[in-house]
Amino acid sequence: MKEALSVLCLALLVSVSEAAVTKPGIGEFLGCLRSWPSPESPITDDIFTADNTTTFLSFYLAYTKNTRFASPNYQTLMAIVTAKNLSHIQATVVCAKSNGVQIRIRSGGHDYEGLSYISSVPFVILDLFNLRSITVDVPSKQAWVQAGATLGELYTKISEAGETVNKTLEQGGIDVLYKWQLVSSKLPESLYVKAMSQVANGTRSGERTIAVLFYAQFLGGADELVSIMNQSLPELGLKSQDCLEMSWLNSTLFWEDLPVGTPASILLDRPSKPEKFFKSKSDYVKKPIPKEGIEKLWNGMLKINNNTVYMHWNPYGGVMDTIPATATPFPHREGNLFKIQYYTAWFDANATKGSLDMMKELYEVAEPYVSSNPREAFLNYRDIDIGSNPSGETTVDEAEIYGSKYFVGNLKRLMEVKAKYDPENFFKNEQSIPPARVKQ
Ligand SMILES: Cc1cc2nc3c(=O)[nH]c(=O)nc-3n(C[C@H](O)[C@H](O)[C@H](O)COP(=O)(O)OP(=O)(O)OC[C@H]3O[C@@H](n4cnc5c(N)ncnc54)[C@H](O)[C@@H]3O)c2cc1C
Ligand SMILES: *[C@@H]1O[C@H](CO)[C@@H](O)[C@H](O)[C@H]1NC(C)=O
Ligand SMILES: *[C@@H]1O[C@H](CO)[C@@H](O)[C@H](O)[C@H]1NC(C)=O
Ligand SMILES: *[C@@H]1O[C@H](CO)[C@@H](O)[C@H](O)[C@H]1NC(C)=O
Ligand SMILES: *[C@@H]1O[C@H](CO)[C@@H](O)[C@H](O)[C@H]1NC(C)=O
Ligand SMILES: *[C@@H]1O[C@H](CO)[C@@H](O)[C@H](O)[C@H]1NC(C)=O
Ligand SMILES: *[C@@H]1O[C@H](CO)[C@@H](O)[C@H](O)[C@H]1NC(C)=O
Ligand SMILES: *[C@@H]1O[C@H](CO)[C@@H](O)[C@H](O)[C@H]1NC(C)=O
Ligand SMILES: CC(=O)N[C@H]1CO[C@H](CO)[C@@H](O)[C@@H]1O
Repeated sequence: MKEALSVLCLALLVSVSEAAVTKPGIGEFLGCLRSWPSPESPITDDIFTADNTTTFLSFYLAYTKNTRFASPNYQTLMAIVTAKNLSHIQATVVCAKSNGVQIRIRSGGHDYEGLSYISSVPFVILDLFNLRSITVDVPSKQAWVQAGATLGELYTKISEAGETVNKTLEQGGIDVLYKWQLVSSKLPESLYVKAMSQVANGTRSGERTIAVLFYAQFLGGADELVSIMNQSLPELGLKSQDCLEMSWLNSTLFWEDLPVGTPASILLDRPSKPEKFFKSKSDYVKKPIPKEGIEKLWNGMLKINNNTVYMHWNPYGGVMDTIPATATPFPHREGNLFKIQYYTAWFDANATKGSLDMMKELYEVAEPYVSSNPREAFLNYRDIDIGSNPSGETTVDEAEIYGSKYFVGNLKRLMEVKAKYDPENFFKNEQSIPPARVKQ
């Protein structure tokens, strides 16, 4: 499955890997692949060797979401296999393993740091975009979704759902944002109110300021929403004229910032190339950030010159509080008020280093106000800065640094599962989970 964003550091990877790496066994690897029995459809139609042709590049870029990683590393990338059948996957795994080739699996390619299509050791991309069936079983409330399906395709399939309201409101006020922290995780489960601080143009030319937008999605009618908000966050002054009632499917277009009236069939479009350079980081907040902290964060955002910059605050609480932290690998449950996503995007490759550095500064500004020991992070907003291994190896010590941030107390069990099913650590990336038995 995938959504809409992703990321990594191209210049760095190229310079590190250029001299040392040669592609071992490419002939053997391709030979092994081509001779693999694939009765349903020929695997040869799925193999695109990394030859810098227009055809190859279009496949590479189709599921590359971040312009930071838009140039393939021809020193290490051998091929893309666009599997159409399970036998193609088996062939790619077996032939890669037997020829010492690393594998990177790409489903949507939204990985923020590009780990599904980048490596500094010889590798092949196993691309799953052709495997995209979706089966929805409404009575059992279950859906089976193949990895190559897009969220838009999934939303379209499950669109038999209720009415929705959306609300956007610009407010300058720090007071409203402060108050939001106290109430947003305690609203009814049918209501989600997200706060977004964004760098915006001021009233005078060249002036930059922070605007706070509140987005709400409510499973119910506008009048009921207005009454709930009037009780919980009257500072917003929400009126029913601010709200739009629409189907749940149409509300997914709203979250993509598409104008009202955009036909929902756009959800079935597939991507073709990356659109911008971007970088994200995340934090979890367990006690309200004081007003002076909010001001420091805003000033940190204003320092990121000339970029799109925003900070999303996603409320927790609700059903998140009712699932035990140990029930699934995802550990961030009860006790979190909200999750922060810091985001910046730019269009000029020359701005990459400066933008990455400024994001690190902003992250330092936030440190006193967010979770600590570990400073928790959201895996989906993958951030290579919080700890990483080289492409070709996974050490337990390093993995415990990033792993404890992403998985908190569940890391140890995940390492045991990894040891059981991939004891040789064949499937790896810079932030993968090591097999527990690697521990010395
Ligand atoms: C524009 C945009 C918007 C986003 N919005 C949100 C959001 O609203 N909420 C949110 O939570 N996240 C969001 N994300 C983050 C997104 O959820 C994660 O990046 C997620 O990992 C994307 O899945 P993917 O299949 O596209 O990623 P990929 O890049 O294909 O894969 C991610 C990782 O999983 C591995 N992998 C992929 N497929 C398989 C497989 N079949 N088997 C084993 N390993 C596999 C890859 O090798 C890689 O390490 C957004 C990302 C983007 C780019
Ligand atoms: C790929 O092809 C382009 C255009 O033909 C060329 O400019 C570029 O140098 C090539 N890159 C590599 C790594 O060979
Ligand atoms: C194999 O792939 C082809 C082409 O996508 C598809 O028509 C067929 O159903 C697939 N078979 C299996 C068993 O998945
Ligand atoms: C802000 O102003 C700059 C010029 O100073 C302009 O290029 C940009 O489009 C403006 N942004 C918005 C969101 O209006
Ligand atoms: C909000 O509540 C107050 C008092 O509880 C009431 O006077 C006011 O009319 C309400 N406003 C809306 C928009 O419902
Ligand atoms: C959904 O959006 C389409 C396109 O704007 C519109 O025609 C339709 O009436 C909307 N449906 C609902 C229930 O909001
Ligand atoms: C800001 O970004 C735009 C678009 O990338 C670029 O054209 C412009 O030169 C940049 N300005 C500065 C001051 O960096
Ligand atoms: C980026 O920097 C290079 C080298 O300094 C320069 O040649 C190029 O014009 C710059 N690009 C932009 C868009 O500013
Ligand atoms: C997608 C959509 O319907 N967005 C609307 C949400 O509500 C605001 C304010 O009422 C509208 O301006 C948006 O167009």
